[in-house]
Amino acid sequence: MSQPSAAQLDQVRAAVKKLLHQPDYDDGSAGPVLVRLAWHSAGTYDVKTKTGGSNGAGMRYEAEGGDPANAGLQHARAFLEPIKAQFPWITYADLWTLASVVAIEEMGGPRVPWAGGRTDFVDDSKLPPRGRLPDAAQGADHLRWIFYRMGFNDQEIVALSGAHNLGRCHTDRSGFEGKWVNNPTRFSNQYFKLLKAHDWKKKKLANGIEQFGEVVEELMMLPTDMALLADPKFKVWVDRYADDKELFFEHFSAVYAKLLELGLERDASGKIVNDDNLQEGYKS
Ligand code: DDH
Repeated sequence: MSQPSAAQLDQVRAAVKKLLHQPDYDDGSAGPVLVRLAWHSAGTYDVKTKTGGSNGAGMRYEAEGGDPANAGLQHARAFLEPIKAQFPWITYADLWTLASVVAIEEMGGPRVPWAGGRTDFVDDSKLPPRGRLPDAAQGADHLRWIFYRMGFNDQEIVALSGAHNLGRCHTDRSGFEGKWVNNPTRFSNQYFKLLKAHDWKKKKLANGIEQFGEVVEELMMLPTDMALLADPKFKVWVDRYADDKELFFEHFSAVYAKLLELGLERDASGKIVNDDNLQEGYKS
C-alpha cells in the first residue's frame, strides 16, 4: 500500500477524538499526556548528528522508553493501542504525532500542520542517548543548551513551553506535583498570564523536590517555567504571548509542526527521503 489517503487519516483522526474523553483518567482527558508523548518522541533530536526525533517511535523499547524522563508515557501509548489495532497500516511514529495534533485542536488549540510517512524502524546506531530531554530543575542556560541542539531559537523555546497550559505533573512520574492552569484540558495562553500574574514562591515538596507555588489557587510552576520570566530575552515572548492569544496560537502551531518534523527530509511530493527503511505499509 502506498501512503495512506486523506480519507484514511481522517478515520484515525476521528478515532483519536473519540478516545480523548477519559472520565477516570487525570482531569478527564487523554489529551495532555498524548501531547507529551509526541513531544518526548521528537525532542530527542540533535541537529549535528541527525539522531533522535519522532521517526522510528523508539520509545516502544526499553533504551528510550525506560528513560526516567519518559516515566508515565506508557499511559499515552496504551491509550493509542486500540487505534493501532483498528488501523494497523499506520505506523506508531505517525500515530503518536498525529494523535497529539488532534488532541491540541480538540482541546481548543490551533490546527497544527502534520504530514505522515514516518516509519517504525529503529536504527540502533542512531539511538538517542538518555539525557536529551530537559531537566525541570534547571534554568535558562540549560533550556538553551537543550533546545538549540534541536535547532530552536529563544522565541520558539517560549512558544513551545506554552504547552504547559495542558496537563499536570505527577509525583510518581517526575516528582513534581500539580497543574499550571485551572483548566488543564483547554489549550490557551493562560499559562503565560499566570506566570506573570502571581507571586510565585519556592516550595519544597515532601519528597524534597523544589518547585514554585502560590497561595490563592493550588497551581504550580517548574523552575524551568520560572526561567522564562527571569531571562530578559525569554521574557519578551512571555509578555507578548500573555497579551496576544492569536499570536501565541500562530507561533505555537508553527513551532510544534517543526518539532514533529525534526529529522525528516521530504521531497517535493512530501515523501520522506532520508529513511531507507520505509515500512511495508508505506512502500509505494
Ligand atoms: Fe513539559 N513537563 N516540559 N513540555 N509537558 C511535564 C508535563 C507536560 C518540562 C517538564 C515537564 C515541554 C517542555 C518542558 C507537556 C508538554 C511540553 C512535566 C510533568 C514535567 C516535569 C510530568 C509528569 O509528572 O507527569 C520541561 C523541563 C520543559 C522545558 O524545559 C521547556 C514542551 C516543549 C512541551 C510540548 O508539548 C511542546 C505536557 C502536555 C505535559 C502534561 C503531561 C500530562 O501527563 O498531563
